[in-house]
Parts: sequence; structure tokens; C-alpha cells
Amino acid sequence: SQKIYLKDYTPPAYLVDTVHLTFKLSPNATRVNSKIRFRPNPDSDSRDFFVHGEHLTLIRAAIDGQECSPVVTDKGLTAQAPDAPFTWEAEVEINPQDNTALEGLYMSNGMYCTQCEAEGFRRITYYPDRPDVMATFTVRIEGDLPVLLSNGNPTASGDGWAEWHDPWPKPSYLFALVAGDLRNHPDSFTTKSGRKVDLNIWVRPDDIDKCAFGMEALKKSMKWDEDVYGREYDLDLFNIVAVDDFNMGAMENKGLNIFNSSCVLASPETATDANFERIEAIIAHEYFHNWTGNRITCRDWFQLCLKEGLTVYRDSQFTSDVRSRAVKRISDVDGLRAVQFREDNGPLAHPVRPDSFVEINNFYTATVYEKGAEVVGMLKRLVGDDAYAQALDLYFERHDGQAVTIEDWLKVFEDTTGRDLGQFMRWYSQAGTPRLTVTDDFKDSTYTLNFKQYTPPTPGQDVKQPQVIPIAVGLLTPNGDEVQETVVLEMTKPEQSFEFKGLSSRPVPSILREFSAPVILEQDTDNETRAFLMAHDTDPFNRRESGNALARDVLRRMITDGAAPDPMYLEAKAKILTDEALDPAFRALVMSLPTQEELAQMLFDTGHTPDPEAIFNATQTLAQASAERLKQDLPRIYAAHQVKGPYSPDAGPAGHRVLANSALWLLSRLDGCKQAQAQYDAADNMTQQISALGCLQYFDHGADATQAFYDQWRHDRLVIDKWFAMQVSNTRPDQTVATAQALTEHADFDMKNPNRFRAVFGALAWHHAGFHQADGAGYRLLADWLIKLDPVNPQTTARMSTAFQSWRRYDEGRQALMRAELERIMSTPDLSGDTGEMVGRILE
Ligand code: BAL
Ligand code: ZN
Repeated sequence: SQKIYLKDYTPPAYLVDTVHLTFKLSPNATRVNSKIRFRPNPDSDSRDFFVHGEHLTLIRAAIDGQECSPVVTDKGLTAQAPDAPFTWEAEVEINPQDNTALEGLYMSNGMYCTQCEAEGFRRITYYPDRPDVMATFTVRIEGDLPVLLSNGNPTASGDGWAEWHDPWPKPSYLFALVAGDLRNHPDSFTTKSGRKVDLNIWVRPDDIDKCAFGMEALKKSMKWDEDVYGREYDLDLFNIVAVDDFNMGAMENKGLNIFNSSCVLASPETATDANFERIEAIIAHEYFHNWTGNRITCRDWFQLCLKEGLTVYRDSQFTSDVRSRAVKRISDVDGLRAVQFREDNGPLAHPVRPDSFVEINNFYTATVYEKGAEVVGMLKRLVGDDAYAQALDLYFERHDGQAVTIEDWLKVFEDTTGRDLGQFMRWYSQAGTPRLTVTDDFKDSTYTLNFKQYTPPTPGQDVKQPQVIPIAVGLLTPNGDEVQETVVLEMTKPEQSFEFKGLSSRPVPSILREFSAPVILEQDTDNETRAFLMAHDTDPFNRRESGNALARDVLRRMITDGAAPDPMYLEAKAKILTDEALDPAFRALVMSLPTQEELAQMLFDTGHTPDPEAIFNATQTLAQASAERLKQDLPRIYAAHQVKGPYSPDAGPAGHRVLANSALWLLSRLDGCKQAQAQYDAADNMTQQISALGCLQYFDHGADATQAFYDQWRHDRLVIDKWFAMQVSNTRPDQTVATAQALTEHADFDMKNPNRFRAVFGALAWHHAGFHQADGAGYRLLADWLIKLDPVNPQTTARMSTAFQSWRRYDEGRQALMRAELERIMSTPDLSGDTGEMVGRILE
């Protein structure tokens, strides 16, 4: 496998105007006929005709009606082509049934479906499978199945066939085809300008009662994009299909979104509040791609963040608007720190816009997506809301129908505002999380904040240049009044000071409000100040953040010095938990402890070798101390936040449930799980059922409930995924590996289904103390299964191998064990390019 570089980009030799495809479906021998109008690209000097193609059997090929004999390799084919427009025709045969990689056309539970992003279309037919080649597609599907779908609008159909036409030029990665015995949940939406759009969610017959929520989310998203970004939908039809076997969450194919069934199907009995919220966000995300990704796409895959960073940013704005802004921001930053910071501070660190890759599938990362979204948020903060809106209007006007770059994106902001964004570009080109250190002075009524920034080296980037960092700051008086509302300081230099004049006394600073930049803030502050901000900060993000910083410090002292749980932390936390004036969901977030993964990174950053067992024990001790401190309050809070009446997944009732269930976890430490058992027995929705089951399992009272849960839900794949994952997640560390191992022997374990594989091994990898058992059993089990999965599904194998990315953080014994497993994977014969690249980078 070869590395390719952004700097080597060259435009395609030929462009495509129209594509006609005919599919004759058959599980083992599908025939695909293509008729493609090519023309020479005036922006290219090359007339070398090359089209991608992998795992295809070429039956015949012709140029302008003349049979031709191209030179075929395992990557594609070359042929003599005219220096003038011409028609390419080819017939190929493919095997959807045996396609377990789930890229291209494959079968899932008897239905045909496709996944073409990034480079799956080349497994369907020969084509210039690159995003800067955009064409209109006309598709005919022949197959003995009741539902035959493709992109765009239906044009004709009959018994066993259907024809589709998509009038919007698109790259091949947005092509989609679905065929199966499906039922639809129909609805419609009328756009601002009066176009009536038919909407459908297509599912297997058993799932028809799980579509209503997704449909509402879709309509909400369509309206929101009109109201906030002025973007209307542009076809007569919008289809969503749920598929059980899917590598990603979902895919934004033009007019035919394909979803992992876990990201669209929901009913109160089978989906949790968190599932509902995530489904709403993913439906919004895929819908928003229609403009940010489909109408305007990426020139090449190095620009992936152009569509993903912006679309994640847009879906987070949507969730903030329809739910709680503070809760969404806090949850997003928790996720960013858990996943993206880990990536940015290890061997897999790469810029938001990478400059090289071997396998693009390996770059659908938290850095491209989540840090990419943070970069868009910073841009908005720096230019202001009005300029952001103007710049986006200009972006849509200037680049509609084009495949563009990050330079084009930033130029729109430069042209709108007159700002030079040259330095800002470093957020796209430099990897690594900047460290921002702050000290302060107070003299002659002037308060000064002194910042320093530093970004550590990352693979291939030893020296970093200073970034533009928007630092949102507010100041409070010692009695809790705000003397300075939030201002955004714009740091551009390695060291920079900012003054606030006319203050009568030294204020308490609240820095990096709303997490205004994706940096690690190092602030030499004491725990009294943290507790003060936890009680008084007017910025809810920083209020929770102060609580978290306090918890991190308390836990650090417990882990490294054997300190006891700090009563100051317990008091501050109790105050928030019992403050009925605060949003329940926010209180639940304050209740949560930093993750063990986050603590391991913090210890490593402060010069300690993280000991997973010690980290686990400290979090247990602190949680137990919290429970005891709150002994009087927990039953009352639990009772006060029970939701009566029919289930609704809205933020309001979900907030009450999450608070009550956080209380239940603590209460279970005190009451032998009596309340949890009662809740389990009475539960009439999945949120209540699974929260109770989690407590029962975690505190070793779960054997009966675990069996009962299986008996109740054995017919429901998505619920059984939860059943697999929960048993691993809720183990004591010395039981985690054995539990995961036993579950792989269960009749319902199926490694070919990515959701099921991730349920077991994702849960293992996220169980910090369980995965990192000192004897290396966790490492061995995961490596065994990655080696088994690689020939079946390289993409999911490579993704899951990231569980090893932080291996250098740990003690020598664990490092040696992890290295040995990584080397064992690496030396597996015929290892895929996906996994080879990933494991190679982790080992480097
Ligand atoms: N484009 C891949 C799936 C997503 O980000 O929406
Ligand atoms: Zn996306």
C-alpha cells in the first residue's frame, strides 16, 4: 500500500457529464452495465485514461461503440481514449453476497445495499472514483424484490425493475442503491418555497413501529436548515433506509441516506434517551450534508473536514437549538477530550486536514470530525455571528456544484470580513492539542492575564507555530457578581497579555468559557477558587468544568499520594446536586466523574505513569464517599425526578431521568440495589430498564435481570447489542476479559455484524481497568479477534485497533505486552492495508 500526498494533487484527465448504470441483481453474480460520457478536462494536460476498479470481473468494454482491450490491474484499468468527448461502456460482474467488507454493493439480511464513501464505488464498476469528478446519474435496477431504490427522483418502474434519475451532479461516493423487501414510514414536508417533498423511512417489516421519531427529526432538520442557513431541499423525494450491517453510523447519499439501523430505529421500549438524542443528531447531520457535502463537495479526500467539520458543527448547533445549549456543549467537550485529545496526543495525531495517507478510511477520525467542528466554531467566534452568516451565504453562492478545498472555504471568510486568515489556517495544518498556560496579576486597579501557548511535537511535525486562539473570558468579584461579561481575547503570539482596567479588587477569572478553543488549559489555581467557580460562574460550561478540574485534582492526589476524598469537593458537588433551581441534566453532568481514560492521560501529562487499577480504585472510593455524603438527599432526589405519564424523549423528561438515574447509581452503593431492582421490575421504557440493569450488574446483583433481559429481548438485534455491551462494561476489572471472551462464544455473537463486534470489543476497549489488566489478557483477546476480523472487514478492524493507540503511556510491562500484540497483528499474513497502516502508525 502506498502513501499519497496532498501536494501531489493533479486534476483528472477526463471529466464525466453523464452516467447510465443498469444493475441486474443476483446475490453471487450481479451484472453492472455502465455507459459513461467522458470529455477531456481543459484544466489537465494529461490524456491518460485511467478508471478505478477493484474486485470486479470485466466482461466487456467499449469506447464509442468499439470493443476495446484495456490493461487491467487490481486497482483499475487504462485504455487508449480519444482527446475528445467519448462514450465508455462496460459490463462487469460483482459478488454482493460474499462482500463482507461492506464497501461497494453488499447484502445484509437479504437486502442489497451500498456504501461508496470513500472509495467503494470502484467495487461496483470502473469509474474515476474521486470526488472532483461530478456527474448526473441515471440508474436502472432489475431484481426480483419489491423495493428498488437509487438516488434522485423515480422516473419509471414495472414488475421487477425501476429507473431513477438524479439531476444534481455528484461524485461517485454519493451513489446509492437499495433493493429488498422493505416497508416505508411515509410523510411529507413542504419547503419554504412551496415544493412538496415526499419523505420515507424504509425498514424491514418488523421495524416499522420504530420510525416515527426519526421522521419527526428529519422534518425538524429540514425546517431548521431553512430557518438558520436558508437551505432548502432540492428533490421531490428524500429516502432513508435502515441497514443492520454497516461500518459507519450513516451515509448522506444524495436523496437516499443509508443508516446503520442503530442510528435511526427507535421506540420508547427499545431505545434509551441517549439513543433518541443521538438519532436526532445523526439524522440532522446526514440531512445537512445535502448542502455541506453534496451540493458543495470536497476536491479530494484530504479536504474531508471541509464537509465533515462543518456538518458536525451544524448538527451541534441544531441540537443546541432544539435541546439545551449548555448540556450539548458540555457533552461535546467530554467527547472531544475522551476521543480526540487522546488521538491528538498519541501516535495517530494528524492535522484536521491531513497531508498524507495510505487508506482514507483510516481518516474518518475524531480529529477530522470533532476538531474540524471546533475549528468552524472558532472561526465563527472570531468573525462574529453576522459575518459567519454572510460568509456561509457567499460559500453556498460561490461554490454550489463544485468540489472545493479548505483554501476556498477560508477565502470566503477573508472576502466577507477583510481578515487575513493565514495564521488561522494552522488549525487545519498543524496536529496536536495546544497547551495554554495562564497566570495573572493585579496592580493599580488593572487586572492582567498572561497567556503562553505551546503545542507539543506530533508525528512528522516537530516544531509548531503559534495558533490564533479565541479565549472567551469573564471576571467575577469575590462575592460572585460578574464584573466583566464574556469577552473574546484573540491570542496570536506565543506569549501574550491582556489587561482589564478600572477594577476595585482582584477578580476571579473564568477562562475559556464555553470551551472557546480546543486546547488544554493549564491554570495554576487552587481548589477553593474551583469550588467558588463551581458555585458562582455564570457560564454553565465553566461551572461544570471547575467541578471537573476539582475532581481531577482530588483524584490525582488520591491516586498518587493516597489522599482521602476531599470534603470540599463533596460539599461543592452536593450543593449543585441539591439545587433545584438548576437544570436537572446539567446537575447530572456535574455528578459525573472524569473518565478513567481522562485521568490516565492527565496523570501521564503531569509526569506520572498511570496505574489502571489505582485509577479504578480511586474513582470507586470517591463515588462511595459521594454516596455517603449524599445519603440523606439521594432518595429524595431520586423520587422527585421520577417522570410520570407516557414516555417522551424530549430534553425535559430525559433530563429528569438522567438525574434520577445518576442518583440511583449512588444510591445503589448504599441500599444493596433495592431501588434498582424495583426500578428494573417496574420499567416500561428502555432508559429506565437499562439504567437499573446497569446498577444491578455493576454491584453484582444482576444475574437474574441479565437473563430476564435476554429472554425479553432476544428477538431485537439492537437491544441485544446493548445486552452484549453492558455485560462487559459493568464488570469488575478482573472479570472484564473473561466476560468478553464468554460472550464471543454466545450463539448470538456474530463478528460479521459490526454493531455486534463493537458491542463486545468496544466495551472491552473502553473498560480502562479491565482492558489494561496487568497480565495482558485484554490485549491478547482483542488482538486475537482483530486478526480474525481483518480478512472479513478491514475497515472495522482498523478502527478497533485504535484501542492500542495510547500504549506508550503505561508501565514497561504493559508496554511490552501491547507492543507484542501489535507486532503479532502486524506480522499476520495478508493483513489488510487498512489495518496495516493503522497498526504501523501506532507502533511507530
Ligand atoms: N460521510 C460519512 C458519514 C458521515 O459523516 O455522515
Ligand atoms: Zn458526515
